[in-house]
Amino acid sequence: MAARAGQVLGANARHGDEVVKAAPDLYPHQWSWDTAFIAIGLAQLNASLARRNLDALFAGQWANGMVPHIVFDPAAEDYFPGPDRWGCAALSPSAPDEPQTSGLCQPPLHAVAARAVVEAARHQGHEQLHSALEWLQGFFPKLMAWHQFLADQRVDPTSGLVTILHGWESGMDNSPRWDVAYSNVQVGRSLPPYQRRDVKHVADPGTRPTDQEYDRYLWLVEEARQAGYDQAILTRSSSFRVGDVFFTAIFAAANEDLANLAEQAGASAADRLRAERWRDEARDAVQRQADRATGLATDLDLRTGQKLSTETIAGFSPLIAGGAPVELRKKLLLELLGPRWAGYPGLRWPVPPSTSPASADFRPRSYWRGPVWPCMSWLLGWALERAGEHEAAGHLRGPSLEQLDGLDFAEYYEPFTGEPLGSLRQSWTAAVTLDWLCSPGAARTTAAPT
Ligand code: 2M8
Repeated sequence: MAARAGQVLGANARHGDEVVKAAPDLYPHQWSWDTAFIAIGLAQLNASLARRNLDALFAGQWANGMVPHIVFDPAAEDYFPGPDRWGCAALSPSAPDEPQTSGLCQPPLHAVAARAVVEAARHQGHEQLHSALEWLQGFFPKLMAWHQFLADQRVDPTSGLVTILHGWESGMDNSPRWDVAYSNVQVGRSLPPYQRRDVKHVADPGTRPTDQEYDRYLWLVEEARQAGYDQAILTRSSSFRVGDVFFTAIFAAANEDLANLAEQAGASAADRLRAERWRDEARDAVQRQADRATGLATDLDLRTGQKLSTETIAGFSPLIAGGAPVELRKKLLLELLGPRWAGYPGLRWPVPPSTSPASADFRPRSYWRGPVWPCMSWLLGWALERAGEHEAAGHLRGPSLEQLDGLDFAEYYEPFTGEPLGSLRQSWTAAVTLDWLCSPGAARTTAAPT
C-alpha cells in the first residue's frame, strides 16, 4: 500500500522539478494546505523532495506574507478559475509576478509540515538532519511572515477567531458550515460569464458543489478583485466574513510547531514567544466556541454576529488546536467515537464523516456535506496522538487504512457504501496513507490490516 501511495505522488509530480499537484486532472496545480499534507507524507520517503514542495509553494508567498491557496503551473490550463480570472499580479502590489497565484489563502498547516520534515530527517541519519536544519534556517522566517499576516490581517479582535473571506479559504468549500453566510451573498449583475471545468473531471458531477454555489464563489472572487485584494477593505466590506473555528485551530497547532522549531532554526527568543502567544490566543478563541454539552465548537458570522451551529467535523476543532482541558477532550472523544459520528449505525467504516449523518444537513455523496475525507481522519488522529490519546488515534487509523485498502486514494468516500468519490489518486490521500504506514509513531497504534 505504501509503495502504491508513493507511486501516486510520483505520478502527480510535474516533470523536471518534482512539484506535486493536488490531483491528476481535477486539480492540476499546487494547493496550499494540500502541499503541507503532501510534504508530511513525502517526508517519509524523501525529505529533500518534501522540502522542495514546500519551497515551491512559498515561492508564491505574497509580499504581505500571505501564502496563496493556489500556486499555478503555467503549463496546466484545465482548471477554472485560472490565473487570468484572478488577475492578482495586475491588481495587487503584494502579489508576485511569478509564479502566478490565486488571491485567497487556506488553513496554515505548513509549520506542522516543516516540523514533520525535520523530525523525519532526524530518523534518516546525520546528513539528512544537517540538510533539514540548514533548510529550516531559510524557511522559518517565511513561516513567521505567514503567521504574522494572519495575526495582523485576519484575527478578529473581538472573537480571536481567524477571519475567512471565502468558503474556499476554509478548505471545506460547500460545507453546511457556510450555508447561512452564503445565503447573504448577493451575486451582482457584473459577474463576468464563466464555464466550470471541475464537473467534467469527476464520474458524478452531483458530488461537486452546485452551479448556484459556484456563482457565489465566483462573485466573491469578483469582490476581492474589485478591492485589489486589499485585506483591510475586504475584512470590512466583503459579503462573506466568517470567524472560522477550524482554521483558527490549525493556526494554534501550527504555532505550537513554529515555537518548537524556533531554536533549531536559529531564531530569536522573541520569535518563539510570539508564536507561543499566537498559539495560546488561538486556543482560547477556539475553546470559547465550544458547546457546553458536547464540546463541539461553532463558527461565527462576523457580518451578523450569528453563531453558526452545524454538526460538521470542524466541531472537533478544540482537539486539533491542542491544549484542551481534560474534561473538554473527554466530551469530544465521546462524541467522535459515539453514535452521531464514527459510531453511527451502518457506516462502512467507523470513521467520522465530514457532516454528522444524524444532522439534517447530511448529504452522503456531496463533497464536504457528508462524505468521509481521509485527510481529515488523519488530521484528527495526528492531533490525538499529540495529545497522548494513542488509543483513540488507533481507532481512526485502523479503519482508515481498511478504507484505503482499495488503493483508489480517493478524495472522499461515501460513508455507508464506501464508494470512492471525487478525484481518484488524490495526492493528500496518498500522503496521509504514507504517514499512517511509515512514520515512526505509526508502530504505536493498532496494527494495519493485511
Ligand atoms: C477543493 O477546493 C478547490 C478550490 O480551492 C476546488 O474545489 O476547486 C477543497 O477540497 C480544498 O480543501 C482543497 O485544498 C482543493 C484541492 O484538493 O480542492
